[in-house]
Order: sequence, then structure tokens, then C-alpha cells
Amino acid sequence: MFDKILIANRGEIALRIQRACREMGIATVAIHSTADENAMHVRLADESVCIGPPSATHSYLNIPAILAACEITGADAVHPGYGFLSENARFAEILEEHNITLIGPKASHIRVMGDKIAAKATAERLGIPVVPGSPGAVTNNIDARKIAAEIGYPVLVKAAAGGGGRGMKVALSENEIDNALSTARAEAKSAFGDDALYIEKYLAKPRHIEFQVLSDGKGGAVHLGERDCSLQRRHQKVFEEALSPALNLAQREKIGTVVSDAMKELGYLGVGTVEFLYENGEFYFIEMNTRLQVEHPITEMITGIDLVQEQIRIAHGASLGYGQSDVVFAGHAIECRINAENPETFTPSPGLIEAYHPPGGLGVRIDSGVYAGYTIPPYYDSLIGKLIVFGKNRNECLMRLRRSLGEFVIEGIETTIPLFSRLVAEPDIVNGNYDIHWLEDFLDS
Ligand code: MV4
Repeated sequence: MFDKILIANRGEIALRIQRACREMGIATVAIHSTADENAMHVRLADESVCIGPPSATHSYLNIPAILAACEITGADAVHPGYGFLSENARFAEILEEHNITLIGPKASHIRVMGDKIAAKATAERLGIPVVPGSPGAVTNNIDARKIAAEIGYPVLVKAAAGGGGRGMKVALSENEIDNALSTARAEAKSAFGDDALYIEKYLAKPRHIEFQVLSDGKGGAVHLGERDCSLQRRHQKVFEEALSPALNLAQREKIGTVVSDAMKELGYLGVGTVEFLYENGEFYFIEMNTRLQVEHPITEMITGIDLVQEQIRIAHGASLGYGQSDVVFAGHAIECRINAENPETFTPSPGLIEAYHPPGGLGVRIDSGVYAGYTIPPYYDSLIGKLIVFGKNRNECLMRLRRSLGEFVIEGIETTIPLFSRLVAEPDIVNGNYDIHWLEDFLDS
């Protein structure tokens, strides 16, 4: 096994990875910016290295500084967490060139899934159902018009380099297609420096359902069920649950098998998430994430599988060692993302945490790096913790979530906790009756 892992991240996910390492007897190295000197991930690590100033570009994204930290500490592997360098194929290659193991997939798989056109073509080749659309990039408006007419309006113009909703434009009819193409192209060019576009049938009211996969790169692969992440605001997930209240066992087994077979065929290594839009009983692949995700704990709660320990084992060359029939889903889990933001305007609210008292008790998990007296720096994203609640069924989970939200005390800054208290009182949430537009409609009304 690895002796020492460098964790190239900060905040709650850095702590989450440290916990996995400690249980496995692996030493940890924290890296941090000057703004994170007092962060919990630095205090709890076995060693720490300051790698730069507050700006992420010069610290958590600074590849030469991270390599130097590996050299200085003798770390034999790097865990990138999520965000930052986690889906940077070049970083994966550079680590390999330096004989440092990336705890993550092969660089080639990171690269192919980063290009949404290539990802979709790969998914289709592997037998995963995709959204009807252009066979590849659309290079001119005449072809685009022809393809859009074939698929039927409304259509969605998307950026190959996209994800997170940027460079995406709906065309409701042929009158709107030229405009959608030029707006999307300009946005893609300026946001990603890559103006390649593709076209899909626009799905009006889907749910966002993503399957967690675990694959050892040598023929062993399982799916760990799905997460329903439909409740989003501006392409940021807010509330996630596993399993989805919209699926039954037969649907899960059918698409889950397609996905795990595809990962075997691909020779995929590590954890991955295959994202679908789900509408009228049909699944449509949209993207694959080649990293550990923020919402991974809800999958851990219903399967009992430690996803980070599995990542580490697989990166070290172990076989999965179990099959699909060994994966048992039990109960229900919900995650609420606690952001340091105003719960109505979503304006960031960094600053001093004057009081902090998290909920506890059976079935309640908090993944967070904050503490009373900690000052949240203004330089990074506003996620300060995750409240993850487990119950033997969805109803028990919701009851426990209400109780937990009522106990949670964070003073000195604003948080999204009051939003969740409103959500768990909504009949549509209680009934699992929501799609990807529900939350923004609720916030508008
Ligand atoms: C779509 C779609 C409807 N039809 N594709 C948004 C971000 C990107 N990851 C995929 N997205 C969408 N793709 C087709 N063909 C609607 C969205 C979408 C969305 C998807 C998941 C969760 C929230 C969303 C909010 C708005 C739009």
C-alpha cells in the first residue's frame, strides 16, 4: 500500500480523504495557500506544505508547487479531491512522468470525458443511451439547420468544452437556430477557448439522475446505484438523494448493468459518475464525471462502501474483489450542501464563525472542516459543509433531516440552512415530485 498520500485540495473533502487514509494506515500531506494556514485540513494532516498565495491559480492549481511538495515530503500518491486539478488530464500525465500515482482514472479517460462530444460518442459506442442529436460537432449553420429539423424542435446547442451549463442555448424553432449558434459559439470561445458546438433534442422537464460506478481497470466493475441531483440552482447542486424516488428496482438494475458493463469495456479505473437526464421513463446520457463527487457520501450511506478507500485501493492496483450481487442497497440518504451564503439571495457570506454546533445522533453525518473561531476566507467556493442524513426509508430520512436542521447552529455568517428547512416542508419535496427546474421555480415564486 502507499506510505504517504498528498491531498491536493482543501476544506471538507481534504478532511474526508484524510479520514480514509488514517483508517488505512497511510500518512497524509496537506497542501495549503497562505489563506488556509488555520484550516482544519492543515491542522489534522501529518505534514503540511504551504504552496502559494490565496488565489487558487497560484496555489491549489499550481502544478509545479504541488510536484515540489511531493518531492519534499516523499509522497507516493496524490489525491486531487473534486474541483481544482481533479479532471485535468495534463496533471495526470505529469504525475505519471514523475512516478507519482494519481488516485484517479487514466489520463486518457479524463481527457475523453472532458470533451462532451467525444464523451457522448464513447458512451454511444459502449451501448449507453444518449440524447438524440448531431453525430458530432456542428461546423456550419446549414448542417445545424438540417440536423435540428431532423431531431425536431426545441433543440439545445451545447459547447463541447462545456459542462456546468455555460455555452448552452435553446432554440424553440428554426427562427432561433442561427442566433442560438452564434451566441453559444461566442460564449464557448470566451469561456473555454474552444468554440466546438453540438446539438441535442431539448428535454423540457427531466430529472438529473447519476449512476456511481466503481471499476478496477481489469474487468471488475459495479454500479452503486443512483443519486437524484435534480435540485439545482444555476447548475449548482443544492440537495441530493440516493436512491432516486423516481426509479424502481427493475429500471435501476437495467441501466445500472448497462453502465457497469460499459466501464468494464472501457477499462475505466477508479470511481466515476455517469450522468443522465431522465424523462418519461427513459434515460439519456449527458456527461461522465471522472472524479469523486461532492455528493458521494449519500452513496456510501446506502451501500456501506467507503468510496475514498476504494479509490485508493484501486489506484494501488488492487482488484475490486466483489461483484454486483455483493452490493446491497439499504435505506435512504439525503445530502444538504451547507454554503456560506445568504439563503435567499445566495450572496457569499465569508467571515468569522462565532458559534458552531452541528447536529448528531443516529444516522447523521457531517462532513465539514469548519469550527467555532474559524474565519471562512473569501477566495474559494462557499461550500462549508455537508449534512448527510440516513434513514431506513425515505420518510425516516426526511424526519431525521428536519430534526437535524433544527439542531444546527452556525452563528456569525449566513448559511443555506434556512433554505433546507423550507424545502423539507414542501409537499413536492416530501413526495419526491420534482425535476431540474423545480428549485429555481420555487425560489422565483
Ligand atoms: C440538457 C437539458 C435539456 N435537454 N440537455 C445543464 C448542464 C449540463 N451538464 C447539462 N444540462 C442540461 N442539459 C438536453 N438535451 C437541460 C440541462 C439542464 C440541467 C441539467 C441537469 C441539472 C440541472 C439543469 C438545469 C438546467 C438545464
